[in-house]
Amino acid sequence: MSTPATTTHVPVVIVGAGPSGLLLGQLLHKSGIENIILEQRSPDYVLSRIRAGVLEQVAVEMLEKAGAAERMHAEGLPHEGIELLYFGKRHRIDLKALTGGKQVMVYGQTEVTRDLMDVRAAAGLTTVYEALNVQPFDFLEGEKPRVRYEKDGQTHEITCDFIAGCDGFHGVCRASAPADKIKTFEKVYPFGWLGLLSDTPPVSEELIYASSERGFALCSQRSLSRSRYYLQVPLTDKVEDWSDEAFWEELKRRVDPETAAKLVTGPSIEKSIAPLRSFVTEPMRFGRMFLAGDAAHIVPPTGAKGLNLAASDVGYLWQGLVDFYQNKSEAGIDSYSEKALRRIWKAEHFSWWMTMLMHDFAEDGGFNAKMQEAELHYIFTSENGARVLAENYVGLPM
Ligand code: FAS
Ligand code: PHB
Repeated sequence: MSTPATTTHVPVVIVGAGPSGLLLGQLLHKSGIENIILEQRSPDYVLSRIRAGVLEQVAVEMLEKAGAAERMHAEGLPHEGIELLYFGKRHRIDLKALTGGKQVMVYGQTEVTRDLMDVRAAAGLTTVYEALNVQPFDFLEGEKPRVRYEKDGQTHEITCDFIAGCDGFHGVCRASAPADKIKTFEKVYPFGWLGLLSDTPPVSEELIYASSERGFALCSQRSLSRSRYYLQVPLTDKVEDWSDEAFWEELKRRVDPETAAKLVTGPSIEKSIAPLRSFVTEPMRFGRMFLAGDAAHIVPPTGAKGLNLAASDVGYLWQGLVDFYQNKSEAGIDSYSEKALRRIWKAEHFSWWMTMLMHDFAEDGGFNAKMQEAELHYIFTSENGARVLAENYVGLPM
């Protein structure tokens, strides 16, 4: 292995400058713990990815603790309910009434990431963008962790106390865990989500999750002038198969006539197809290397949990590292994986349940459709049934 051009020491090396890495970096900084972020892409590329749109109270509070919540409170949209549309009939789930006052915040992940980038830059913290071939080494117990990366053709090495793998589903950190110490659980769904972003006013005040004989659709939003829509599509579909016109026409067929009549269409500013999977890694700690966010788990977006689980993972990891550096206690980092996984599995269950409840599984001969009908009728007619959905949607406590 070539001799690195530079060798430095930083207490915590964070791999990945998505929401997980940026949020962790900011919380550690606020607690006086020095950290560096290594990101393989450019800032513009990271910001170009259109993803989540709904924040739980837990995520809002983490952003407040990170000092990155000002614009969210100014521009974000607090939502007190969502609607389920089942075969042409809309049913409102009153999140606030059913959960004793809780609600969600509609604020795009792109804006969360931008806000976290801005506060990190304002604090003068180091993020190495376009850091290539990042590779963690010697992170198991008793070893001295270090990370190597390439930048502008030179190899650099950072020795550290801890490595935070915030590098997403396709990252290098989980892939570097010893094969005999890691177990993964996965379920891949037989369809994807075709998402479209448009500078058009949202079709409704609140989000509409629609289940129709043609498949699932979701009417979401980013602001009062920018909308986000999704359609369930076969895994064989390619985004180039879908013109904007075809998208709008299909969306109108999957919602009720009143909603279809109100829909304001316009040119897409982003259009993409995302596969749906449930995925969990156990444990989320390998000696001095921790996994957080999509590096450790994936949920189908039906329950709006992906970004929110990243926020709670980071909250647990931040608390553990503060305990280590400020109280010389390893209790927090020792319990990180167990605490994070307890909340993760509940969100995995809710995301799987919402996906099974609202999507078209035509190939199973109709039994699942009967289960969906029975479950939705129960939710629409029982306050207890609706409360189960509401309590999970606003986010379970950390
Ligand atoms: P991210 O994947 O966001 O960030 C990881 C970062 O690590 C990336 O910037 C990547 O470039 C970098 N990286 C990867 N490998 C690296 C390496 N070897 N070296 C250095 N850097 C490396 N969630 C919802 O709640 N609602 C949604 O609607 C929703 N839609 C989604 C659509 C898509 C297509 C995807 C992929 C995810 C979606 N999610 C959604 C989930 C998403 O929001 C994630 O939960 C969120 O991005 C998690 O953030 P991170 O853990 O930071 O991972
Ligand atoms: C979104 O706005 O991107 C969004 C909202 C709720 C979901 C999934 C995606 O459940």
